Amino acid sequence: MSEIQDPNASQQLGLADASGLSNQRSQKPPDPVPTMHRGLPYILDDLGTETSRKQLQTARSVLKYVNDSRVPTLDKTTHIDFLIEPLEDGLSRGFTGLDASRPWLLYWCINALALLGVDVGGYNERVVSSLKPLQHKDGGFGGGNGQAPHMASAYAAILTLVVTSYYESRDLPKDRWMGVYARSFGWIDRQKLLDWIRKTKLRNGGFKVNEGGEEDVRASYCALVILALLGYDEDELRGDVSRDEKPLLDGLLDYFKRCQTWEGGIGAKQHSEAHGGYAFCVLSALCLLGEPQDVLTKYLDLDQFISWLSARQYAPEGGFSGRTNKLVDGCYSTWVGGCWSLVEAAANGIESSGTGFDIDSNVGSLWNRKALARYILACCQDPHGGLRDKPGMRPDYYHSNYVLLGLSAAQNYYYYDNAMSLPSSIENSPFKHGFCWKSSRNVPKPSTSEGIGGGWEEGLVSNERSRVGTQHPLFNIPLHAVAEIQEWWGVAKGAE
Ligand code: FPP
Ligand code: K
Ligand code: ZN
Repeated sequence: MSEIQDPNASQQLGLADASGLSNQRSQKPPDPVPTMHRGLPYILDDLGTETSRKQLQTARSVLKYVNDSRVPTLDKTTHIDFLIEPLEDGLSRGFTGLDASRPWLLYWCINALALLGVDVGGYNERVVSSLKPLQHKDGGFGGGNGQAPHMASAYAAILTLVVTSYYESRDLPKDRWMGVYARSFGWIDRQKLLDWIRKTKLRNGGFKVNEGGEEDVRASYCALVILALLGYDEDELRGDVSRDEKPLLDGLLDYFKRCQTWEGGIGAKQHSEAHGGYAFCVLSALCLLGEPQDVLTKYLDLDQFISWLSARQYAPEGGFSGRTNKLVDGCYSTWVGGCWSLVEAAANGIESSGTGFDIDSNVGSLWNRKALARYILACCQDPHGGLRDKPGMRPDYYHSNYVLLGLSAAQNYYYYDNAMSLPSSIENSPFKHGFCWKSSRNVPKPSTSEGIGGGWEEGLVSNERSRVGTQHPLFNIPLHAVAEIQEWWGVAKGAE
């Protein structure tokens, strides 16, 4: 009986996830499992194919995890152990096949650790020395030492640097803050990188992943992220006519428009199958070039897109699939969940109140955050640490990052706020719209709790023990790291 803690006492300890409120909550019986997670769908596909059999198998095997009123909280400690191991102890021989993905491994592990609340600043110096040999003599970054440059390697390399330098420089006085950024970014040959990106530009407006490599919207998205985070300005993107250069972003918006398919989703390029991974790339890329409510309605049939996106969330699983007639997978928590963040922002328009979601003036929740959180917490946590695609699959670093990022999308409402006054380094950026995003814990609630289950506030989405960090909805790195790197380019260019 004397076990009940004084809520104030635990708050004094400063333990965010052991606040008195959650102790009081744990005294109550757990919420009942919402109807949608309790059984198989009423209508099953009676055409027996490999596809329909796999879907039924998956729904059955996932059901025992989601049909449980005691959904586990996020086991941060074991996930942190899983993610720190490769950084501290290195990778085993089994990973040699990933030698062309070195920047990816760094980004996945380090960003996932940041999501779990770890201060990753201590890795910055080692990140810099690991990435330096990947810079190609003619510009760009390869995936491994001595390898040809690739857009995805360059993208992951820049993201990692932005994350670790942000953490290392946080709370430092201005001169030491500058020192960290100068050391972290000064060695990058920005001119050669730009020259290299120019070589990947296609006549149809898009980009390919490298010279002679494949064309897909991933290449275009990665190129824009690199250009935005490395502070390139209008003049640099316009190009030098005397060198026969054309404006780098010409034709890109219409190129994206042609990637929307008959299903309403978005494919890797024109005439390709709609897929969540590519949909995220296009929506984010569009939002780097304009205000969400503008670009997402001008260059997409947003109603058709919402219809396709809605069909990605499954019951009883609660998670997302990447495409029609395929299975749920934890990583689509980011690729599809991330699309929802941007679609909701577009549907709600500019929020200038500075407080985020406004229940009176905005459209309600467009997707089921609580069901996604249930899928993630019940199905995607490996008991020995790390996050995974689905039960029965091994955890890995890619899924760890993108499952946690998806949890962040469920826990936060992201909105576009053009009322804030922007520093000149952002005001003059061709990607300034990408820097106007804010987050709020005040997430849209379902308009009816029927079938979704009550206990919204106390349940899966807002449980403090399971809360992860806030991320930038376009860049997929900690929200505040994005403003800091932009501030650095203001300082660096001002000093030129
Ligand atoms: C299908 O694999 C997966 C793809 C065709 C690629 C998906 C694209 C991304 C995840 C986006 C990448 C984005 C960046 C920024 C690099 P599958 O057939 O194994 O999976 P499925 O059955 O779920 O479709
Ligand atoms: K998959
Ligand atoms: Zn996956």
